[in-house]
Amino acid sequence: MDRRGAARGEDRREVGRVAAHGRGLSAVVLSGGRGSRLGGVSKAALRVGGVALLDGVLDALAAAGVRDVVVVGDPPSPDRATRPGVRVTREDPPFAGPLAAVAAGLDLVPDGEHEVVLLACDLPRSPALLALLLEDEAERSDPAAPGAGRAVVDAAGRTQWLAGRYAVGPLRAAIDAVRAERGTLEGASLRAALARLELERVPDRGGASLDVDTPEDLAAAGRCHDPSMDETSGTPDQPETTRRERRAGHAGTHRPWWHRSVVYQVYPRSFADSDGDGVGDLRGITSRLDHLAALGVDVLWLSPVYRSPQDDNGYDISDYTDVDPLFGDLAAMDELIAEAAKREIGIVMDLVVNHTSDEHAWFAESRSSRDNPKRDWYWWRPAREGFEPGTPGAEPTNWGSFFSGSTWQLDEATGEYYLHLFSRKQPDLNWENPEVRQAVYAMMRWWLERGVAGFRMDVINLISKHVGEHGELTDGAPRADGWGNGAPFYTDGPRMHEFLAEMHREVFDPFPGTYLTVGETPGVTLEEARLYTDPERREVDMVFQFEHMGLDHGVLGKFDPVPLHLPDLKANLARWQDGLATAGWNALYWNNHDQPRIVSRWGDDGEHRVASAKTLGTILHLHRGTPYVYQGEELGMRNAGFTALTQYRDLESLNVAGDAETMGMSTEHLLAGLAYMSRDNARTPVAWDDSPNAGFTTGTPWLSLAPGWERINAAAERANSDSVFHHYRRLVALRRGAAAGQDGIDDGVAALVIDGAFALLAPEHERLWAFTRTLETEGGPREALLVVANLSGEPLEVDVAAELGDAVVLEGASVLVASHADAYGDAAVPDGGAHLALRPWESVVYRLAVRAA
Ligand code: TEU
Repeated sequence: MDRRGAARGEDRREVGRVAAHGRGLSAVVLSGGRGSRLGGVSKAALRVGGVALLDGVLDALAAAGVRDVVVVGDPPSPDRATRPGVRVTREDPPFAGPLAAVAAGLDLVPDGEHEVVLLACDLPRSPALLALLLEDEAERSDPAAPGAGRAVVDAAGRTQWLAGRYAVGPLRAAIDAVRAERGTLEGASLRAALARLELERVPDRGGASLDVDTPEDLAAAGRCHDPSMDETSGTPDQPETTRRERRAGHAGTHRPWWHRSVVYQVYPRSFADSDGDGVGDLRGITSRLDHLAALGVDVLWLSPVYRSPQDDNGYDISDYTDVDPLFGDLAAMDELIAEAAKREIGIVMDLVVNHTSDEHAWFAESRSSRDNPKRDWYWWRPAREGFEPGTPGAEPTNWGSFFSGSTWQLDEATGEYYLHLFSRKQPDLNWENPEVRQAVYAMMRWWLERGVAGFRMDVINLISKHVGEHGELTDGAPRADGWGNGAPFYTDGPRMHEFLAEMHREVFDPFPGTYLTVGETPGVTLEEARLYTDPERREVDMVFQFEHMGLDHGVLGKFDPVPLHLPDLKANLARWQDGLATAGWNALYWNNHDQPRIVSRWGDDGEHRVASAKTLGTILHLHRGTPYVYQGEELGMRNAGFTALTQYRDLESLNVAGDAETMGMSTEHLLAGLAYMSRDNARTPVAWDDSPNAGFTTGTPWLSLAPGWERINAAAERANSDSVFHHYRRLVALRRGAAAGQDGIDDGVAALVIDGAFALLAPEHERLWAFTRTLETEGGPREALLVVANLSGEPLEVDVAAELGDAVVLEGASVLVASHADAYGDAAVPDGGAHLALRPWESVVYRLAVRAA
């Protein structure tokens, strides 16, 4: 634990010891704060070991290996205190009373074989709770009693601090029983009743100690207890129905933490360079964390920084437990994790385990001989029957790679081919082999131990291949470049669910609700995605689907783009909204390091850059799911604008150039396709300011900056309150509710954004994108958000009744989010709300009531 102030050791009381021996230990911390219904605990008194309560307690719990902490009560600073590897959930129960608070906290603790450390402060009003939680009278009344060490009671007999360790099940049962019998039981009879319940405190087993200031110090600091709250003393806990409602409603007690999150993706090579070599690095990211904090995101997905020959910019890993010198070292990684944690940001690692680098030690062994014990860790196959190895057509199957050419590479030394769905420096791991799977799980656990917050799993739905009884793989139908399409034989293969469930069991089960997992799943169907993400199945939390990203691909594929037909895009997202409404969860994205910039792709990166970037952001973030923001998207960054092949660095782009002729693409056609779709569009360095090289590097950037960086950069965006950045900041805040502290955003808004039922309006309209998010409230009108957006450069008149239907009542609506600053305010709904006039690329989110259907 944090030992600041330890020099004054005797001045403190130890209230408990905590150590997560093995797994399955959670903590419930009863906190307090401004207006807390738990007793208005003063900030000053919330101290453990000389530091503020949440910092001190959370540090101690993290150090002791507790992975799951529930804080009940209104913390002094909302939503603070993320610890690496520790999932902190918050609950602010709308009912009074420590018993209810403990019960609410326990509700957030996962079921099952589990113990819980309970820490509480200020329990003057609940002798029942005290009797329940403390072993004997001596503990309660005499803070100096030898061996007690678990409660600090002040002169007025109030318990200022208490700590104990319990098995969850019996504690829950005991609390429910006490609550049921409350008022009828007192003192000795209560204790006798509790004794019948056989509540046992689990013995402490050493570990980090939790200590507090002495009662005298507490008195000086203002105590845990705020007497002004005494009037509410004895307020009975609100009835059970309140809790049930809450569970069913937005703040349901079993809500995963990432339902409220927005994830920010960092592509390290292009984010910020700290050492002047022209390539971004870990210390560069750390130096720019305040930008993420200002945006308000709480998760950073870090594209690969592992040791790698960089054939595919790090998606070819040669050592999973080291950092590539290009990006720094493990110390820099630890620093990033720690600095991010200070800003309440968790780091999600990119997990690339469909393949390794061909320079990974595993592959070196595997290729060394046909009888090497690791031979079977990869996919080795002989030449096709009747063919000489190395001759055209001898490849074991006709599959074409994602990055051009065959998926098979002949290894001369042993005369066999190995499979690589991506580049030939990315051999596919053989997940059929249980040793491979265990090695991957061990590596994952190693990173969790280091304090990361989860994993984004690269092409995870390609790890199970359709393989016949005797190892046969099947040829695919021909594609434009002449190779076969193997996708049906390696996408969502037969053992996918088994593998993901096993991974969950082996890696995540001991820490329920702690980590975020998101699968990248090219070609995934909605039906499969529902299975992957149904929480009951315990596979992954969400997946990235690709259907919407393919809507502008032409007959020759992604580099032969066609114009987007807006109704298709609306329909696609709506289908995924509906499909994952009752089970599963959506990962929402427009951008990542593989996709062109959204403002250039489906917006207008010229005259209407700002409005269209804001509007596209609004649409995405108002869908149900966890939104992902890719670096620079929040600045409205544009495509690279490259006009010559020599400007590109991405192997996919460079390789496709070699195929263009076979596919019958002229040079102009190819360059136009690349300019629109190349992955390098997303990979140009982030523009930080208008200094040389946009403040990205003092050296020569590895890839040219996107044009316009002198204007379109973080410094300019942050200085302008009407910028894309500040718009994204508001979008991120929506899910935080009142805690975000932004005008007009409250918990009702968060509830609607997180959970509101989605309904697409005017599906066939080619320029209007409109939808509602609705929550039922008992007895009253339904609360709703209405999103209306003009996806074109021309003004758009909307006849509300005709286009949106008569369930939408705009009268009395307020503007929650707007692309144009002047749309905020009272005069927002002119004309009684019968018509809306949207300017080019304008969007508005209204908060309103809708009539029951
Ligand atoms: O991408 C896999 C993937 O399917 C694509 O987004 C891919 O970039 C595209 O289909 C190529 O046309 C993941 C990573 O995100 C990507 O950067 C890697 O190159 C790839 O896996 C291999 O690891």
